[in-house]
Amino acid sequence: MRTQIAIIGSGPSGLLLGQLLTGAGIDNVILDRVGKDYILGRVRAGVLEEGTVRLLDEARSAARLHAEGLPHNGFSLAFDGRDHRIDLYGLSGGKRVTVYGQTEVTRDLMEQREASDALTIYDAADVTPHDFDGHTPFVSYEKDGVVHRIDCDFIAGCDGFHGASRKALPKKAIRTFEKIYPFGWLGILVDVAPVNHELIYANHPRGFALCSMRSATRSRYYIQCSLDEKVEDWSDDRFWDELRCRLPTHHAEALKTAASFEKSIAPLRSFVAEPLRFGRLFLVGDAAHIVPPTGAKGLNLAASDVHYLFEGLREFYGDRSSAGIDAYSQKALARVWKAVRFSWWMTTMMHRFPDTGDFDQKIQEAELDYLTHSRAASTALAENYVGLPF
Ligand code: FAS
Ligand code: PHB
Repeated sequence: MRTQIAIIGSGPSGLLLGQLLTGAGIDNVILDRVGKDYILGRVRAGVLEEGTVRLLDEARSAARLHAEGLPHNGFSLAFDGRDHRIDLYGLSGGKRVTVYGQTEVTRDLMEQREASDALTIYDAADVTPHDFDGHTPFVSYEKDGVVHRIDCDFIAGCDGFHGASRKALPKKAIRTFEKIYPFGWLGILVDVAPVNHELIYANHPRGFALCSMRSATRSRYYIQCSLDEKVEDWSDDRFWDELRCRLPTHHAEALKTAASFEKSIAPLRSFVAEPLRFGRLFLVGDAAHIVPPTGAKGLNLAASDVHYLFEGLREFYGDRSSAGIDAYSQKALARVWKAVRFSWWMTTMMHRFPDTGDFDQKIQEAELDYLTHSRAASTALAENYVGLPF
């Protein structure tokens, strides 16, 4: 088989890139090691920047997002028993975010891809990129006991943090930067009205908490937990009691509860690989970088990577110019590092670190006090949270 772009990974990165390429008449094949249902079963991001929404519009995959997504003009920081609203819309010059689950983004992209007849190969085992340092790259994979080969012009490694693309690179060709946080997030999904119409990020001596949502009838809650916690040790009642402890009283009292139908613990890390291009192979999204979810940047960074790569590939095939793909790594990394910084800053400000000393604790409290009393500081927070320009 031959295609122009072989895309490894059918998550948001691979699907969005595939849709944009198909719309531009650039042939592409997506391969994933698992099936569609498994991918749709993963619960992840919930907040989309305007740039991400625009790209989904361009990919003709945003109809349901516009019908069901929740536009949000602000969120609250809760600490010392009080709420402090950050007016994203007013502080960012009229920008907002949209609350719409990654699962639904993925579902919409999958449906549009199926309607476009573009090929996705699920349950593809041992997907491996080859000869990407030359001019005739190809991808091999195994399915139903047969090894297949897909010849292509370029390979997009959209296969996430644990994927095959980054692992296929020669060690000396890549430099990585990593910070592991000494805690995780225990998250639940529950079909009950959210405690507040906007998100609440809470800093509490017992730990961080986040009140989010998927719709007016489906809530998403997180509490910071230690890395040795086990999901099975957290009954719903224990989770609700702990969440109430970490929220200001009026929210704790208003909290509606029900039986959760998803409960999981996600570790937190910051990770960046440099560069993002190796001959005919490009790293995209979580294959290239990971951020702690505190700043709601992971999915949105994947989208800006896709934007830069798609524009470069469209220019390559349209104008026979490689300027765009040559600039991909530098352009994508410039935006990635600013989002990595913001996600690290917000995580450091909102969580309790096991080794926090008295001095560090006072610094965290001063940071929150400054942030909620300075227009300049809250403007900086707002412009990063709504998303820096592509
Ligand atoms: P993905 O990991 O989504 O997709 C990669 C795809 O590649 C998968 O379908 C996988 O099956 C496939 N793959 C992997 N290895 C392969 C191989 N060898 N061969 C073939 N296919 C392979 N972001 C936020 O903004 N907010 C959040 O709250 C948030 N929560 C998260 C919670 C968790 C537990 C995780 C892991 C991430 C979270 N993220 C969050 C970040 C997340 O949303 C990612 O940024 C987003 O999924 C990135 O999309 P992709 O780059 O497509 O990677
Ligand atoms: C979510 O709804 O899953 C979510 C929202 C905002 C974040 C992280 C996660 O910062």
